[in-house]
Amino acid sequence: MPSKNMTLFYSPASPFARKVLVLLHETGQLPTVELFDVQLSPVSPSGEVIARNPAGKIPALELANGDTLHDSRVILDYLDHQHSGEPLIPRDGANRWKRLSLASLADAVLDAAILIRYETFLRPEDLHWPTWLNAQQDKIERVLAELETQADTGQLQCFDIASISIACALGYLDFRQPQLDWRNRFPRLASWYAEASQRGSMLDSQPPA
Ligand SMILES: N[C@@H](CCC(=O)N[C@@H](CS)C(=O)NCC(=O)O)C(=O)O
Repeated sequence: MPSKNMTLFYSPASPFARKVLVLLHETGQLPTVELFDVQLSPVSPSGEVIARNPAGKIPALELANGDTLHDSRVILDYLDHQHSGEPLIPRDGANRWKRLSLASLADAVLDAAILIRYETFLRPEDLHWPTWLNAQQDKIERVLAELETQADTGQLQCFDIASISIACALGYLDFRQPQLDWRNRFPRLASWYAEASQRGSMLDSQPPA
């Protein structure tokens, strides 16, 4: 059993941290990482996290030498260099930029969905701004339409950085916006996700019920 030489500061509800957990699982590295569960929000930050990432955000990955990596994309890139299997982030060539751009679209869904969550859950109700909320929701809708095309043209067959990010984004929408009913509008994406969400890495990293 490999020793745990890294610590992941995360929350089971964080979709960005989930991407890291999924990649760890897919690449057989879960046993090397200690999981440190933190509760935080922009208005109630965690001292443990701030000490390692002044932006106060998770995921943050503390390495054996005491250095900390933060931002899920940086952490995923690092971890993808720490295993000997097939890379989940293409190392070079046009495909690298294509897959990273697709992954960043999934992150855009997460950014918008998290902003909506903060606006509706943290901000006092009388300060909610419907126009802004709708604009974030429109972003999600536009990206899902593009992901539907990607699913239709077979671009999600390989469970790599792009597919991991998309699966975690859809999982977060189901978690925080169960009323969204995206499956009716994006059936090919739905059928892809029905399978992707049953992978061991996805089942093991589900957000809390
Ligand atoms: N771009 C960052 C986003 C991370 C992020 O927004 N994490 C949320 C939790 S899901 C967070 O730490 N929020 C606390 C804050 O914004 O202060 C990444 O990919 O890691």
